[in-house]
Amino acid sequence: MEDINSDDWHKQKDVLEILFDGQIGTADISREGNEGAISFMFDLSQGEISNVTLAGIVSSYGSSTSVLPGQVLDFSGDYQETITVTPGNGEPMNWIVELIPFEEPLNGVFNVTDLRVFVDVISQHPEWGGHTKDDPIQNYLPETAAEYDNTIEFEFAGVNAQGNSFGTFTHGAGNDGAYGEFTNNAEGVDLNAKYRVLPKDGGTWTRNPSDNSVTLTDGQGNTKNAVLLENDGTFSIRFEYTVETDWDNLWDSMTQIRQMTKFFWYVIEKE
Ligand SMILES: [Ca+2]
Repeated sequence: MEDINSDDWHKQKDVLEILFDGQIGTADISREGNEGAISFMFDLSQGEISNVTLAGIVSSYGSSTSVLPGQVLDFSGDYQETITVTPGNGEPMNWIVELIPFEEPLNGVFNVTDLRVFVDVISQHPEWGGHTKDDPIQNYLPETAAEYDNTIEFEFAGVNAQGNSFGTFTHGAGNDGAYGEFTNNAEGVDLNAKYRVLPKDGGTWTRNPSDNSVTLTDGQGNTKNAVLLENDGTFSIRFEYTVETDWDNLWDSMTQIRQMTKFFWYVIEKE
C-alpha cells in the first residue's frame, strides 16, 4: 500500500498520455526504472518530421514537462527527441520519444493505366498445350475500353484498432465520362457480374499492412477482397478468382475469360 503521508507523489515523473499532430493511433509509453520510452506513428502526409507539433501531454500530478502543447519537436536527425519531466520534488527524468514514420500508399489520386487478366489454361499440363496468359482484359471484352482512362481517388482517414488503414475512395469515369462494360457484344457475352469488382461510384476501403490485403465496400455494403501490389512506382489492385477448367472448350477465348481467369487487376499510377 502506498503511504499517503509520504512525499512519493511529489516525486513521480511519468508521462501518462501524449499526442502529436499527425499522430496515428495511440502512443506507446513504457518505463523501466529511470528509462522512459515513448513511440508514436506519424503520418508523413500530414507534415514534415522536422516540424512536429505536440498537441497534448499529461504527466504525473505536480510535475512539469520541458515541452508544452503547441511547441514543435524536430525528429529529422535520428527520429528521436527528448522530453524531460521534472517532478514536484526530485530529480528530472528524460523520456526518449521516437517517431515511427508511416506513409499510407492508398492516399491520393491515381490514374488507371491498365486492366489485365492472368488466364490459366491447364498450365499444369504443358504437354497438352497448357499455358498461362497475361493480357489486357479488353482483348477479350472490348467494351471495357472506357475503363482505361478512369481515376481512383483514395482518401486515407486513419488506422483502426486492428492496425488496418481505412478511408474512402471515389472512382472517376475519366476524360471520356464513361465506365467500361465487361462485355463482348459481338459474342453476346456479359461478364459484368464477374469483373465489375471496383464499384463505379466508390465507397470505403481498408488495408491490412501485414499482407496488403484490401477490402473494398460499395455504397450498398457489398465487399470485395483484393491485394495491393507495388512495383516500380505503380500499384496493382488485384482480385483473385477460382479457375474452373472447361475441358471441352479449352481453347475458346470466351470460355477462358468466363471461367479460367486466376487474377484480374487494375494497374494504377499516382498522379
Ligand atoms: Ca472512362
